[in-house]
Amino acid sequence: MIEQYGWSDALRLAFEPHARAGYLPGRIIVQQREANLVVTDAGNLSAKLSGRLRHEAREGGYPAAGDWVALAANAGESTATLHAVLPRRTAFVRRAADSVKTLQVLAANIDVVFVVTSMNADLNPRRIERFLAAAWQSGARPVVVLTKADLSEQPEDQAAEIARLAAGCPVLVISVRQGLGMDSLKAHILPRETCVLIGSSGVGKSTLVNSLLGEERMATKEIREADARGRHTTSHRQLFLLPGGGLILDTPGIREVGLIDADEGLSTVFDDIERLAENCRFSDCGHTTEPGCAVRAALEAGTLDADRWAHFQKLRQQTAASGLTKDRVSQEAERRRLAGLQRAYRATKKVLRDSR
Ligand SMILES: Nc1nc2c(ncn2[C@@H]2O[C@H](COP(=O)(O)OP(=O)(O)O)[C@@H](O)[C@H]2O)c(=O)[nH]1
Ligand SMILES: [Mg+2]
Ligand SMILES: [Zn+2]
Repeated sequence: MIEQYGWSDALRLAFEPHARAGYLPGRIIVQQREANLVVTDAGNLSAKLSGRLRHEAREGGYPAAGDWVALAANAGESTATLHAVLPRRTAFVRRAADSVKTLQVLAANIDVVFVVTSMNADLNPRRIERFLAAAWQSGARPVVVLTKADLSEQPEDQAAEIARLAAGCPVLVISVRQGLGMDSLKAHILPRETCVLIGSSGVGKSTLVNSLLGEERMATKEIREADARGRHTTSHRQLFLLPGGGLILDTPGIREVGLIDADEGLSTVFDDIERLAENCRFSDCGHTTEPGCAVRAALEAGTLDADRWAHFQKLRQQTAASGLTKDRVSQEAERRRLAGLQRAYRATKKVLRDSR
């Protein structure tokens, strides 16, 4: 059952110590402060964080939708205690709404980020670039989705303009109203892969999810206005299993100020590696041949997964090459940053192609 949600041999290996401790594996499909909804082979469980995890979460952030976790189920009930979170492969991170400092994982272990924007008068290339930059930091493949094509006079021209700045990312043109382009979207949602929709409020994300599900599960604006009760719609973010076998997560509208830079994103996804590197004997350790290197020791001991380390290094190099830094002072720096990003997209595409 959890295989449908992407459970794999690599995850089974990472989970081994938790299995030995008697814990059950599961994936968070709805994240809530108090209790997360988790799919497991024993059904859906409502799981509260253990005291230790709750304590850690105050600093390191809360487990998120898409996270793989270790649980202790409470006998005879559909509740459980959540004891550990497995290292994340990728994650989409934003700044918390109430703070510039706090980062919040919106979706973990994702394969595709759909950057959704609507083709109405509000179509804004600059904003798409910002969203693409944030999508790229997640480590997943970005795909641009232009919605409401029925509202555009020249959808193909607009799409071509966006394709130029998207530097090789696929650009899809869709109208749910006209039933146009849904197949191109479905083609990017592979069985057992996890996709997340990001974009401003009102661009049509929830409408896309409902259309993919074939039923109205997510509340959209219209529905909220016309019919506030009686429907089993939800406004919380849920990871849905689609009829085609892929997984999709809707997000609330993200404002541009909530978008983060690539290096911040990497630190959030790979905080365990960064913590590990703090134990190297030399503070400028290159983790190659230096004595007392904690990273290499962990690789040899098998406590740090070699693929994960390689993925982290690759992303860090690309981030450095793209010139993404925390203090973007001048417009010139910003332009260089975006140019670097486009190079990084091409590099990512090549990496993905080569790894197929
Ligand atoms: N014209 C048109 N409107 C759409 C389309 N898709 C969604 N909408 C409308 O856009 C509004 C916002 O949609 P919603 O899915 O709630 O946006 P979200 O905030 O991104 O989840 C609703 O009134 C939808 O009916 C489309 O293809 N064409
Ligand atoms: Mg919505
Ligand atoms: Zn080292």
